[in-house]
Amino acid sequence: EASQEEMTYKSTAVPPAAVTSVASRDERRGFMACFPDLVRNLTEVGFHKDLEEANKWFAKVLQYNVQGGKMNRGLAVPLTYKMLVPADKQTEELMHQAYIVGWCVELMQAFFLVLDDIMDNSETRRGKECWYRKDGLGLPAINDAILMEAGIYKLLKLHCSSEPYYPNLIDLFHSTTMKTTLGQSLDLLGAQSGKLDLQKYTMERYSAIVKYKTAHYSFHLPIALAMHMAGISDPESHRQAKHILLEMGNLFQVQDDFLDCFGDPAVTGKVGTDIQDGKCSWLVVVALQRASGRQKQIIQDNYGSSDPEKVEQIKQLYTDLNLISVYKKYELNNYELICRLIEQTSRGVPHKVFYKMLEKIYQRES
Ligand code: GPP
Ligand code: MG
Ligand code: MG
Ligand code: MG
Repeated sequence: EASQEEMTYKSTAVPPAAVTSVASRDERRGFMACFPDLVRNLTEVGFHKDLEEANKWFAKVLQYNVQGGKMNRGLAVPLTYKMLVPADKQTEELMHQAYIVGWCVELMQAFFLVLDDIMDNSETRRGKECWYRKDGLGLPAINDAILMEAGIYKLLKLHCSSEPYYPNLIDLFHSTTMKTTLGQSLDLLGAQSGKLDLQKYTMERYSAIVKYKTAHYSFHLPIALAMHMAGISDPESHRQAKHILLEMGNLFQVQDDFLDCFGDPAVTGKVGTDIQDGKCSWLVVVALQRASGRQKQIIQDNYGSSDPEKVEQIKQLYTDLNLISVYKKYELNNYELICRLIEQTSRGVPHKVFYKMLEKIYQRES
């Protein structure tokens, strides 16, 4: 039973009931059913039979790293595409293309995650050991990430190269990689070991990091891909959609930062590293906004160290500063803000596309 306090965090701005039934089990099944085709596309022995060993390895890489996630990003492509294209034009062939492009987004995600886990010195991902740690693999995991990135363009060429939107898709994947990598740079530059600079943990810097490292590839990319596939190319529709989606991406990364410290690893599938890594996390930014001089000193002395006692001091400080309840209020307020933004859009994309995405992340625990 929800306590009085929990009740106050429940939003009144609930999306229309019809929205909740859009993501059907059929969609998920159709999407999953494409995966073996895609693995075959990427790993069948080509012109050189000596590549067989590498191809077998690649199949293993794909199985381990592309499967096992929530698939929200990938599924968003066919789901959105379906909502944008009239039913009589949803041929099996076109839906198959939407599934493949969705899997390309999942490939991009897997490519980033394999590398991000190396850079963040993480241990687990999706409830399993991080790829670079599995059987002591180490740096060869970098090559596997490059393989998965290259896989995106091979699949696009194979399935979409005769479509008028093909150049738009390629361009979106390229520019999204650029933005994500720049965001990752900013994320890493604020957190070099032995150089804790509290001045860097501002909300402005935080917003820039998360917009680039997360929001573009996780929220803007899948919807923009589906819009191009559905023939929506007017700049105003894209501008309005992007504005909402980047705001959702910001909320998503705030949640990720919260769960890094306060989430249950059995549910999130990963053990947090942000405090140890000295990351510009939403939690440390808000903690610094609320901290007294003495509390700032605690952060200065303990943040960015893997010493478990120091990590515990930071967690205790977050609790003392009531960050759990600050977070819940922020999540609710942001949810309502995004609902208002959706209501204000007038062009191109029906509101239910955005509500569908929002509904998947609001109050998430994984
Ligand atoms: C999420 O940050 C951001 C990414 C996964 C983008 C990585 C970009 C590269 C160019 C490699 P995070 O470290 O908070 O994610 P998680 O908590 O899942 O490790
Ligand atoms: Mg990480
Ligand atoms: Mg990271
Ligand atoms: Mg994180």
